[in-house]
Amino acid sequence: MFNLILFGPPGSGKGTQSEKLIVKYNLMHLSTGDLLRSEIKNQTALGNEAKKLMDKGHLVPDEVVIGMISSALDSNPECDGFLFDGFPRTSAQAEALDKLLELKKAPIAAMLALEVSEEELVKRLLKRGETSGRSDDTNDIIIRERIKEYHRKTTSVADHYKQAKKVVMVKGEGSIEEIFSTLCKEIDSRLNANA
Ligand code: B4P
Repeated sequence: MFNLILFGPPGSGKGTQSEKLIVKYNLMHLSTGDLLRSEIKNQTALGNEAKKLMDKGHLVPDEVVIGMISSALDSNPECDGFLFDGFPRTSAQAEALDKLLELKKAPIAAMLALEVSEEELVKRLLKRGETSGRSDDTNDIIIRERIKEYHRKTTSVADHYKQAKKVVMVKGEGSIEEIFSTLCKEIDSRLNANA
């Protein structure tokens, strides 16, 4: 099993690149953002609570997202590997993920971290907000709050994996194809090393 984390601030291209990577490498896509939006769409109690936080640009509590990831891992025992998108977003989530993967004897092979400037992030998310219907993408203040939340709580996740020498920094500006090709080169070199 080959497990990867796609990491980066909101709007850095995690969702965009994930769609392409899962096809090329036959990975199961686990996006906590998508899982939460599905709960919101279905108007579950969890979704209604999550929406209040997401609309303010805040993170959803760790136990909620860890629970969602744990059941997704259990429901897909036969897959070749997982691509974690938007998870882990706090140190507690990273520690929980390491423990869950330890049980499967399939640790994270690499964390691919997309780097994008704040102005580019805001520009991309406001543009997506014009058509996505996502309430967290329509307001400049909320978008900047999401980026602040990233610096407050999420950047430390990269330090967690840096200690294990698993972080690969990738320039997240340029065309979607260029960035995809750089990500593939990094993944291929790790797959070859594992072979
Ligand atoms: P997510 O769904 O993870 O979404 P995101 O960070 O907004 O976006 P992503 O990075 O995937 O978007 P992309 O760049 O692909 O999170 C939403 C919310 O859910 C969070 O704020 C939080 O409240 C909650 N949440 C999720 N996971 C959580 C967790 N683990 N713990 C707690 N809370 C959690 O796309 C952005 C736009 O850029 C797109 O329109 C795309 O077309 C464009 N784009 C992409 N690449 C581009 C490029 N190279 N050039 C130009 N434009 C590009």
